[in-house]
Amino acid sequence: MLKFVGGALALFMATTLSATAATVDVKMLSSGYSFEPAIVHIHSGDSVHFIPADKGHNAQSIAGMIPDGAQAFSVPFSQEKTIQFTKSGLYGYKCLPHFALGMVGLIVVDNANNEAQARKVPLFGGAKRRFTQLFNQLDGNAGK
Ligand SMILES: [Cu+2]
Repeated sequence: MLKFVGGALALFMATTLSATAATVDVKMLSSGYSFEPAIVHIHSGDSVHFIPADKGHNAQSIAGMIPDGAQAFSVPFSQEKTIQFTKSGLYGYKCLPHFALGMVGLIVVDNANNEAQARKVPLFGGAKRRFTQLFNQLDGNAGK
């Protein structure tokens, strides 16, 4: 019985990964201090490939803005890194030195089930302005 379940699970995972796993590029840019694209929609098992198009930036998840039980992530300064996301939910992240200037981004894995919780994280200055824009865009309220 246990063997059957294990086999079925392995088959399921292999099928899911080979059929749909994708990698989306996100550039770290000095122009406008931004991540491009600032919002990424992927499915669990997919990856985000961070590209240091300009140097002097990093990317790190923000406490309280990732799904419960999800692992925090970090992309070192001026380095290329691919991060796989396996837990559904919304992930807010920042460039540490340019956080106050609004250098932030959102990764939505399958759905934004933790959006209400993420919106409660206190933010200031450019980070607050930019996240408000991104959340509104996510909710289809851009321009309101
Ligand atoms: Cu930066």
